[in-house]
Amino acid sequence: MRIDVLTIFPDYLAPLGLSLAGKARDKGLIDVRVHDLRDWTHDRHRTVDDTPYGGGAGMVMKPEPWGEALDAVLGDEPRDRVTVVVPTPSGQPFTQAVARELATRERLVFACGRYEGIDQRVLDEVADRAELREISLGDYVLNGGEVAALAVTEAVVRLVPGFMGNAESLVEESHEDGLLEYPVYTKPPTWRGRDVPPVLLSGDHAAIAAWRREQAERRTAERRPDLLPPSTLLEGVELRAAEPADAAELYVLQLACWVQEMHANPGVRIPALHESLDDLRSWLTRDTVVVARSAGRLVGGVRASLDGDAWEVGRLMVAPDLAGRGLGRTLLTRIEELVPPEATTYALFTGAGSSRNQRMYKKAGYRLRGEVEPGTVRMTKPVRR
Ligand code: 6GU
Repeated sequence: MRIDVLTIFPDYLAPLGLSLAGKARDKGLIDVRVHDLRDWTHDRHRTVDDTPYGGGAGMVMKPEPWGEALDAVLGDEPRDRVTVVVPTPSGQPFTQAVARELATRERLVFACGRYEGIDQRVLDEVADRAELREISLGDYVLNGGEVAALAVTEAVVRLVPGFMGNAESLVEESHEDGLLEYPVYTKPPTWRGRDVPPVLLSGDHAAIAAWRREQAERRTAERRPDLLPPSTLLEGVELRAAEPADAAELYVLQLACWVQEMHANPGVRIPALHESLDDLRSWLTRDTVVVARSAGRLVGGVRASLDGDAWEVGRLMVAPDLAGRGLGRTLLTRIEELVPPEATTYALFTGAGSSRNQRMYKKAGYRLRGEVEPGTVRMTKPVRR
């Protein structure tokens, strides 16, 4: 891979000769060339910037030196053999996935801007002559692209085949599996009164793998919840006791949910689809009812009432667009917590054809008690105190 860096501070790129990138250079895997943009100026002051058209603060990098520099560096290289990386805080976020893509390219050219940026026409011309990637390191502002060129180079070069001695450490590390890395330990087993977690000394490889996975997930949830799949996120959903004012919204949600049930259980008469708003108002005031709201919107609900020694759970509903994120399970747990002392079992009915619901109830500890009327099954679970 050949890497060219265009900059007005070539000395800033000296670290490329060291450590990782330096080793890759010695192995002949990469060929790095750093160029001083001012070599393509023609005035006495070697000027690379000028005031912005339209006014405003700061200076803009002039197109002429960039044009000549790119002519020299790109030559007549075919468009599909070279990627020009322009570091800028307004670029796409640099991620491990972008690093993997760049690692497949034959040539990378870093165009490091300073000041307020490079004249847009330079970027437009680059896009005609090469693949253009405007890349940002993150949401903060640096004085120029040189640090980004170093960071991107280091992330890319270690992915070039043949560079890393140990390919496994590439697979195991942070971000390759979408999670942050688990904590690591080495000898001694006790240091200043702090022990290494015993599982790591157990020799039980399955237990170690499970512990590491759990630690990685916990860290990711704490530090980078944005990296977790949405199925494990229930951010911003509030559960509380229903109020009379919830009736109309609950009615609409109930219809939306049980129309789905109707399709899963053809021919079965579904009470929830045959009641009026007034019917709903009357059980809303009589039963124990919990509703879930997200950003003010009613997205779930469940009710329960005592019948003999059974806490009869019903009308567990989740807005169809939020299904599969554990909200139904959360509502079920909450209504179970509200069980009165007299009850000895939780009980509910669901559609014989509603396999998804039944799976969730089974996971929550409910057992099938058989078909009560055609198309409807009863499930129960003992109350444990
Ligand atoms: Cl790539 N360049 C500059 N100048 N500032 C940045 C950046 C890049 N990424 C984050 N901030």
